Amino acid sequence: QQSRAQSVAVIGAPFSKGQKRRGVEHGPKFIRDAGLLERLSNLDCPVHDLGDLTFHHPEKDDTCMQVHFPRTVGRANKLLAGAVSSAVGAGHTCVMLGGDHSLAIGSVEGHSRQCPDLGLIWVDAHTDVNTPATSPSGNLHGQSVAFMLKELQDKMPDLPGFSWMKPFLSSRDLVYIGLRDVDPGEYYILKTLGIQYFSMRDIDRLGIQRVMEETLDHLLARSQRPLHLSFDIDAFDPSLAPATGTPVNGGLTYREGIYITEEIHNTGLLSAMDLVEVNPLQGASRAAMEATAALAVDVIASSLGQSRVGSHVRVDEIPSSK
Ligand code: 5AB
Ligand code: MN
Ligand code: MN
Ligand code: MN
Repeated sequence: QQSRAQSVAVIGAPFSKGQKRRGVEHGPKFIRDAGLLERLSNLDCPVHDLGDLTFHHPEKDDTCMQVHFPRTVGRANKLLAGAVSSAVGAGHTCVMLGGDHSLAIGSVEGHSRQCPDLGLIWVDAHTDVNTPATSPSGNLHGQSVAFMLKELQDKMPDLPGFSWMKPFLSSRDLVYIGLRDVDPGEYYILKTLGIQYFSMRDIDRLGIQRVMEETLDHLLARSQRPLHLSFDIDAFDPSLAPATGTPVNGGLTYREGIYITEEIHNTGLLSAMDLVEVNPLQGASRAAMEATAALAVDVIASSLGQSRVGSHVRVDEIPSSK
């Protein structure tokens, strides 16, 4: 097991215009307040908190081709892409705290500037691969992957706010885990592009161990390459992650979610990750909200090497009783 980067950089992205519910912009604060930095300081690598990005929202941002806030989302992602690219370029494993999942556009794009051969693991109840024309909601957090895929290039309109980027990912470089709410147009895209995916039903059938074996085999069998993990907290069952905007029953157990991240860590290839869609205002209670943020911290710590049998960096021997 090799270590790709010796250090971790944390970037907060308090942004919510990829969807319509209030509150997801508070995700970075709540994940930090749940003790993220303290937890990461227990791992044997330096952690740099780069703070939160400041997003400037244009005054007027009319819906365009049924897409809401295209300029706001496009501009925010341009800023985020630059920040992620710099962090990865400086040798850090980059952790992006959302914010809604439209931020993956900038996070993965920025990562791919440094690592054009990256593989993407998308852990989510949803595929987020609607094009503006297939989207039932017009929300960009349900369209992020469509902006990335080269195979969808001619299905994507030129939206204001997005002229800074072009598609950079092939459909064979992507694996989904945790799916259970896929729109008709998205299912068609999944099937026609032959994208590798593991739905909750597949996890029930195969077990999470086999799912991770096949996921990593799909992405790494031909060659070792940097990995990007985009983790939507709604992949978990709503009983574990209630404070999120689009919960769907029948999600990942705690142990399945942590196993996914342990296996990704164990490749030694994780180069950047997103933790998105924690929305403290969607929790029914303070406890619900804190449980969701604590879960997000566990997912990040485990992705970066926190192990269920403890970290073994500090103890060299059993102290003698004499
Ligand atoms: B999330 C839906 N497919 O496109 C759409 O939380 C939901 O980032 C998208 O996965 C959910 O609006 C976006 C109905
Ligand atoms: Mn998502
Ligand atoms: Mn989702
Ligand atoms: Mn390690």
